[in-house]
Amino acid sequence: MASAAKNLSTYDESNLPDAADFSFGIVVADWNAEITHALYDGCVQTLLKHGAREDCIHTIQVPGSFELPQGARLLAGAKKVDVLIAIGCVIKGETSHNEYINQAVAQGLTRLSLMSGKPCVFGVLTPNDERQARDRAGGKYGNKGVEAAVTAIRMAALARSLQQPAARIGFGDR
Ligand code: RBF
Repeated sequence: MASAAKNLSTYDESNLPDAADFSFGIVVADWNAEITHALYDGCVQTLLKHGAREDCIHTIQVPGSFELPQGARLLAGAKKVDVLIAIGCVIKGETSHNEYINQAVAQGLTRLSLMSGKPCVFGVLTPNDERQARDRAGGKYGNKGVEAAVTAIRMAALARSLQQPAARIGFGDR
């Protein structure tokens, strides 16, 4: 999934946890591939930059964004991952298909996240047109894949910290 993605997104790196401790599951929708693969590149580059091991980044591709929740569920069942990242791009067209897809994806990922207890990062662009998409996939508004990676690292660390025995509800001191 090579692309000419640029990493222009800025974030506070000073307190970002080391990603070396975590395993990542990434699901990429191939619809609008020029955009989603650029998001993916930005995401992976950022995970690696912050210490993630290549063999701890598990990637699968699904046909379109509608399939992201199912893909994420299948990936979570097949690989031991600390956090899931869903990457897609649903461009608004003449009809209302985008509303149905966006709702389904957002609700599907939310349900998966809450039911499984596994953080699930929403890396789906919902632009009005291709220009808006390009602006956010390595263009003038940065690369939202980078931001998805940063969120994933933070959520993986948060989940890990609360999984410590003393932090579990009902056990030990709180
Ligand atoms: N998938 C996307 O990820 N982005 C899109 O912009 C997108 N547009 C679609 C437009 C129409 C009219 C249809 C029917 C599907 C579209 N899909 C899109 C694909 C969708 O996410 C899914 O893969 C298919 O509907 C098969 O379940």
